[in-house]
Amino acid sequence: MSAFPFEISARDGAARTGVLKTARGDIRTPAFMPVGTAATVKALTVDQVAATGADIILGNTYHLMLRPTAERVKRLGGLHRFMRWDKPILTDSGGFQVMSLSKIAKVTEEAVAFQSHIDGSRHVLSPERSIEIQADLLGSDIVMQLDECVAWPAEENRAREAMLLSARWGARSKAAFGERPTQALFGIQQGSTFEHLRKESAERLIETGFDGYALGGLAVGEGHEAMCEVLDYAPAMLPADRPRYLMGVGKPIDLVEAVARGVDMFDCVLPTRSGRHGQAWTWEGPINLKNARFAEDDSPLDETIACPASSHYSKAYLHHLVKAEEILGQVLLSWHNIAFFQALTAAMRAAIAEGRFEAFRADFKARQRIR
Ligand code: PRF
Repeated sequence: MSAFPFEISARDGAARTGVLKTARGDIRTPAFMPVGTAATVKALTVDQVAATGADIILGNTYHLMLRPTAERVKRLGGLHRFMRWDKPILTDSGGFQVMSLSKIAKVTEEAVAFQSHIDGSRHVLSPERSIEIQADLLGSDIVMQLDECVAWPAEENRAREAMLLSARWGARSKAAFGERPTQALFGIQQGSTFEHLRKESAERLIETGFDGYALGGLAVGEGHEAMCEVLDYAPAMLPADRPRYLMGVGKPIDLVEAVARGVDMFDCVLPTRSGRHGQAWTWEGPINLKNARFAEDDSPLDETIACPASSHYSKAYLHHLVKAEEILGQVLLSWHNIAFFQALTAAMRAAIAEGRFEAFRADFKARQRIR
């Protein structure tokens, strides 16, 4: 029995909508988790993030263990109190960030050894240490197992090796986590773009038994079409009665296509990162506020979204802020983008509940245009 009941209230094709009930509150699915890597969703206060409708945010073991250190966060009352976010937090386990950020990483059966991208200091992250950091020191609500994600494209043997190591690390993570009444542990499926490896990964994870199951190793360069091909079979390999989380994804169109294939949860730096670079996401696709065509456009980004950044300020004003490199431009575009991603997941939840997800999906794809 999982600590967190997952109540699916409606299905439409493979898409589902429901609620994951945690000790710190309900997570409505499909859910988008804003990324709060270093104990902050960049440029936003927690009140702004909460006002967009986000039920949960993501934090990173890798960044927090290096700075300010997990022990210091623990002494300061845990991650929720430290950053003053009292709703659920999911933390990633660190392996993926080690691979993408640290200077030198060495993976052995025991652990991953790496040098900090901040000061070159040496660290070791084992499955057990990752659980300790996430569950005991940071006080995360949803803890991710340590895994190894291979780059794309990957040789089959290499992908198999990483998938098997991830499965063994999943079992060690489960043993270290034990049973906890107010926290959940998610396993991570690997296997690159190989169907039989995804299947073997899923079987091994299910054998261990987790509260939820993530799809790792996607959005690593394979592109939208290849990712969708994996999503045609991979989510269905994971238990239908537990949440499925597609890690590090993605663009709005990726979210819609993944939900159509049975995915429930997402996280991505895209809304905040692209916001800091002048990009705003809309129902018609992404726009760049730097573009001169917005210089005298007095309309808001989206007056239907109940977020001040979306509905109170003109594109002309945002254009000016971005051109003048004013901090407020980064704040408002990050805020709007997070609000847009929440509006998108809310629209998907409503469409699934009302049995019109296919029509929503077709209309969304027709409207999303890169201009
Ligand atoms: N594993 C972990 N975190 C991740 C990924 C993964 O494969 C990805 C892949 N897109 C993003 N974040 N632990």
